[in-house]
Order: sequence, then structure tokens, then C-alpha cells
Amino acid sequence: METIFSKIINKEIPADILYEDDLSLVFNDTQPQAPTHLLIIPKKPIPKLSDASEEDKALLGHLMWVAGEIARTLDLDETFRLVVNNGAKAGQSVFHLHLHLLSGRPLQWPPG
Ligand code: DGP
Repeated sequence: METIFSKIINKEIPADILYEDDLSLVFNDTQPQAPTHLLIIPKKPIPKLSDASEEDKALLGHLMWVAGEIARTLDLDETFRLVVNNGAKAGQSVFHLHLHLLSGRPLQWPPG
């Protein structure tokens, strides 16, 4: 199913893109919940993490690697949090798998 993130991947709508490779894209969230709030997405349209299949294992690992790499590049590597909202009741609003990378403020635990 086409989502707003598919349109960003296809460059049909703009986004502040910080990183792109064959498999993934990183861009700023338009509703930031922290001074740095990035979205790390696969180009493959997997609706949510629980829809990923065994063949997606390497892709999921790649997204984690990209998160660490972008954190290093932006000097965030000491303090950041990754969040995946899986399903509407967990706060997912865009049904294209994405990792939120939050940084730049103290991050409370447990999250709400
Ligand atoms: P979630 O609620 O976990 O599905 O997160 C979706 C995030 O996507 C939310 O933090 C806001 C962000 N978002 C929604 N529409 C757009 C958009 O058009 N551009 C960008 N850059 N972010 C968007």
C-alpha cells in the first residue's frame, strides 16, 4: 500500500534527507519529539516490523547499522534512542516500517 514514505522514497514529495543508499533512507521527522528526530526507513515497503519476513533479516540489520552510522556521523553516538512503533495502539501512524532516532535531550525511562 502506498504511504507518505513511499512518496518520499520516490521523491514525489520533499524531505530533509540526511542519508540514502540502495536499501534505506534517513530524513528528519516533521513532528520532532527531540532536538534531533530522524526516521530511518527501508525502501522496501514493509508495513510494520511484525510483517517482516525471514528474507528481510539482512535488511533489518542494515537499518540498525545505518542508525549507528548516522549517529556517529552526527556525533550522537553517546546518547540516542531508537524506537519502533508497531501497530496503531503502539502509536504507529505511518504504515511503512521506520526507526525513530531521538537525541539531543535527556531521554526518560520507561517511555510513555
Ligand atoms: P509513527 O507514529 O511511529 O508511525 O511515526 C510516523 C512519523 O512520521 C511521525 O513522527 C511524523 C512523521 N511524518 C509523518 N508524515 C511525514 C512527512 O510527510 N514527512 C516527514 N519527514 N515525516 C512525516
